[in-house]
Amino acid sequence: MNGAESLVETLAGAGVEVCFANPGTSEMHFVAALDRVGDMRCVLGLFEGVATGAADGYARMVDRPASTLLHLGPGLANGLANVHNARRANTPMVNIVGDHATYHKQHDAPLTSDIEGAARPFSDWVLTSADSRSVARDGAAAVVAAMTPPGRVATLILPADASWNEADGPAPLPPVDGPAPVSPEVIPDIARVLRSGEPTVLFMGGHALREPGLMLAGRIVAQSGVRLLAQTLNARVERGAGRVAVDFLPYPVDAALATLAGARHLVLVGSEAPVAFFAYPDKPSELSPPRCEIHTLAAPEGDVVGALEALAEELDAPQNVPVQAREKRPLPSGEGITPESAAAAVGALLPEGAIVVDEALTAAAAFISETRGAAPHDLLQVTGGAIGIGLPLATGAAVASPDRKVVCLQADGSAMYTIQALWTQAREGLDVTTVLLNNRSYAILKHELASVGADEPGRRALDMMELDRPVLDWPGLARGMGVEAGRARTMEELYRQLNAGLRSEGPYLIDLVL
Ligand SMILES: Cc1ncc(C[n+]2csc(CCOP(=O)(O)OP(=O)(O)O)c2C)c(N)n1
Repeated sequence: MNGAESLVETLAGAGVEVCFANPGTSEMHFVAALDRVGDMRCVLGLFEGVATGAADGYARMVDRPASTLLHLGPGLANGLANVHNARRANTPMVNIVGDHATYHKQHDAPLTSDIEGAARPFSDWVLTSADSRSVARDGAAAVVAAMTPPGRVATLILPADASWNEADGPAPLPPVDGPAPVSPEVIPDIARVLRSGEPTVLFMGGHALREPGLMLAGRIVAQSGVRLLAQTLNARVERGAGRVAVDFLPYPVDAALATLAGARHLVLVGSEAPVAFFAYPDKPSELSPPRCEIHTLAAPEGDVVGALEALAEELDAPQNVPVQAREKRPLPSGEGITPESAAAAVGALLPEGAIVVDEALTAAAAFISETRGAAPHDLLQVTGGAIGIGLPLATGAAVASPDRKVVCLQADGSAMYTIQALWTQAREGLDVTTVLLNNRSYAILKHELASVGADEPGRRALDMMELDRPVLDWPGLARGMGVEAGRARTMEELYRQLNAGLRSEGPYLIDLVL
């Protein structure tokens, strides 16, 4: 057995069942090993940002890491924006990055670069395997690092000779620590805050936004009357009819400040204290009011659900909580489509158990609002603000959950970063309906231009935000990659297209002309 074979067998034995790959020469032994040892599904992405974003989407659904396979520094660099999003989602992820053979590096061949230096700012754990006999142990350590709560990015760099030289065999997975229990004195302290009657917000993130955490939070709210609020952007939220409803802190600074105005206490539950995405002239960076005290019930890496459970018990919270009702509103009809009418249509037709990927940007608020009382679903968001993750995230989520419909709410500008994900969806036969929000612009940047106080934009500035010269042929792009597609310019066409997409068992793209 060579080093690469020992690594594949170690990863597969540690529960890493899928590798999202874009390989090159230095990774050929790893690729060859996939056929010889272990049982690992390998999914090809035609750009590294597809592989890394898909690994994120996969792990968000199964709570175990996928691996990526990337080609030296440039391959890693192409994938890093979505590694960044994964890290901000606290996604467990194992990146395997091939490198030149150890003795070849001194020659500074064209693909040579400082891979550790490139990986470090985007990884929680980085290691270069010294030789073939350490690769299996390093691979197991990478999985442990990735699985360490709340979920981390591990990057293992694999020199080509560490792949092809003789190894001793696979390594077992060392024990992985679970989330640290919350210290017992925190619970009565927070209970006192909740009983004080002062305006208090339970600010939720991470695993608090899955059904068990939300049910507990709902009980706490029922008992204490505090407000429930989620972070603006979240890895995965279980929501819809039958679940405890939670609002999201809005993205625009003024709206976020207004939402938190008057709060005296903010209790962090698997979240970080909220800050503005960007600084704006004359606006604060911290979003909670100056007199608001911030308390931590559980940090993201802590036992968030255990802490909620202990708090519910301490407060003697009722067992029954009000949950979101199924909302059935009249279906909008008419000529033009707006984000609101499109969102209402998606909300009405969303199948039970769908996974909704939200890279809708300026249309996101409408979709969040119109799917609040939709059939129960999971929502996956762009956690790190690096656009170009929607289509890859949907791809990975569909690989992880073959029995569930994935609906990708995808802004057009962001789609073009990683449009190749459609080809992977076609190749793997993935059940993803992409609702492509075709507004032919970087609309959000026009708002940002005003928010930062930039002077009246001229033609050259506005040209940086228009995507209509030439217009993109979305059905053509999709069909060119093997994905069925149709166009909707009216609500009637949108219903027809949504029905076609949702009925199909493979990938489908709807060019929704706004
Ligand atoms: C990797 C990365 N590059 C650039 C940006 C800056 N950026 C933020 S939003 C945006 C345009 C988004 O346009 P689109 O996806 O069409 O959504 P819309 O604003 O039209 O709703 C850009 C370029 C970013 N956030 N991330």
